[in-house]
Amino acid sequence: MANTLYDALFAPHEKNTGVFLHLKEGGNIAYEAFLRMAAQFAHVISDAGLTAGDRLAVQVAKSPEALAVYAACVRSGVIFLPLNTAYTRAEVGYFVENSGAKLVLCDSSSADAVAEIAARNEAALMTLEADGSGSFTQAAQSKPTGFDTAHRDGGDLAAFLYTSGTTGRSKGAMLTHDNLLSNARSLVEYWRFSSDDVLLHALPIFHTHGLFVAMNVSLLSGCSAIFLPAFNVDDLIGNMENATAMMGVPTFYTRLLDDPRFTRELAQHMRLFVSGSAPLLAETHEAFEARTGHRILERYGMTETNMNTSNPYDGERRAGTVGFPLPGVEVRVADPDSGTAIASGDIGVLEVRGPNVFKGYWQMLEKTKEEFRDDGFFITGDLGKIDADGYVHIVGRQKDLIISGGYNIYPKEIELLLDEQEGVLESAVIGVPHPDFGEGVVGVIVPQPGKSPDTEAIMAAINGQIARFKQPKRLVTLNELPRNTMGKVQKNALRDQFANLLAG
Ligand code: MCA
Ligand code: AMP
Repeated sequence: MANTLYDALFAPHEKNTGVFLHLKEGGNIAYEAFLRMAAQFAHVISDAGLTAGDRLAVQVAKSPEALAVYAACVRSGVIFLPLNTAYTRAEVGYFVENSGAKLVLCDSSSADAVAEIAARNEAALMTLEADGSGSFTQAAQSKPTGFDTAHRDGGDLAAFLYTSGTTGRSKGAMLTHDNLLSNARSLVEYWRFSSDDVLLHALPIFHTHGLFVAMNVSLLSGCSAIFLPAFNVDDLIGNMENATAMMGVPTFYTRLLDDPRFTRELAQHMRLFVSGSAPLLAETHEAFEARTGHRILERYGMTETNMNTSNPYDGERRAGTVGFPLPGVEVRVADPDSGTAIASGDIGVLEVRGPNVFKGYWQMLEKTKEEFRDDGFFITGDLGKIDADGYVHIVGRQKDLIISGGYNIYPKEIELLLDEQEGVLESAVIGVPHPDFGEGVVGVIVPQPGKSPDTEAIMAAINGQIARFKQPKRLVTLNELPRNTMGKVQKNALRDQFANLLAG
């Protein structure tokens, strides 16, 4: 039966004996073996009672097996919902409940906590450990290595990726088979991926960048990936000589540049370095070229839209820009309030339309409507301009968002938590320059009259509630927050005041 994504990305490899994943510990997994494993997983998923359109939530370490769960979901028509391993029990509880997931996969260290969440939501629970063992793979061992692929059209849903919002509540972005496939096709062509490539893969596979950009491109082009369980400079340096391409967030590049072992010679037979998820400083771009002779190719995307723009493969990769709209993707700059298009070169909100743009937020019709214009353009919340040569520049954000090491953090979510703490009247959370993560989180609290809140106790109290990477690196106390005449907190003034708080 036709299945848009499976037929394009996976089915062509069912008899491919070539290497798909090179493993850190040595050895590799061939495409055909990977697909046999995925077929067995698809049986376990369907035996658990899931059918096309149901959701499977996964919070597990990066492993070939974890990736095969994605393939298994696509094949069985089940919607794949990967979750950041840093999310706390409270966060996972929300995602499982909101999505109505019928099966949850986690590792045994969190199984007790997740079991309670699963039971509350009448979901099944199975384990999958970092080494690939667990009740899920155990159940798969006796299953057939073939599977009747579920019929899925291009408009059917393939994945939910949760993205936080300015209201503090996470929204499930619904991505269709066509969204993912159209983007993968554009990127393979734009970045010239072929089966000769070897992608150095150190990104997590629970977000768009590491999963859809990196892995869908690998699958569609039939290349192999050096599949590292996590980012670590030693592993990147140790494996670079065997790779031809790498994708990373800016922190990957600044950390590589901080290491004297990262030399021109080491990078000499790489053909492509891609950066995205957060702004790459022009100085990093220049330092990288000076060190290696390579110009990093910066591109721009979003969970809701996959990739929107990219610097060119052959033409000038312009530092400080995110290049041109990808083929088939329309990008315009609009007045943030009215949505009217703005003259070329002026700054406005970036809006995007194309086959890459998601179907909407799960069960949030109103929220979805608010983020689209009547003519179908999605309002990204990024502020930018398009220069005379057609390069898109991102100059800031209309949305109150912090991007730290490539992870999105919505201040509202943390402010709501801080406001609940003993002795806190109100709070503001801001992003300030951080030498490693680009931006780092700072929390500013205002005490209730006569109270002196204990910042250490507050940090301890929020620890179990939100993922570590979202927690303020510093919490400071002010007598009052700066406000404009309308009473709105002036975060710019706070960002200026604390600009050096996390420096060096
Ligand atoms: C880890 N920590 C962080 C971050 N990562 N704090 C702030 N921001 C971060 N990004 C904290 C941990 O909580 C921990 O704190 C300490 O740092 C060490 O944790 P560890 O896991 O060892 O950190 P690491 O391995 O050095 O991780 C840094 C990293 C990682 C490699 C840059 O954050 C990463 O892989 N980032 C990539 C994110 C990504 O894939 N983004 C794509 C989203 P403590 O010691 O206090 O416990 S997709 C997207 O944005 C769109 C679609 C796009 O365009 O791509
Ligand atoms: P996410 O919601 O995690 O998908 O993050 C999407 C956001 O990351 C975008 O709206 C941008 O603000 C930001 N982003 C992604 N790529 C870039 C880039 N190359 N330069 C600047 N910001 C970027």
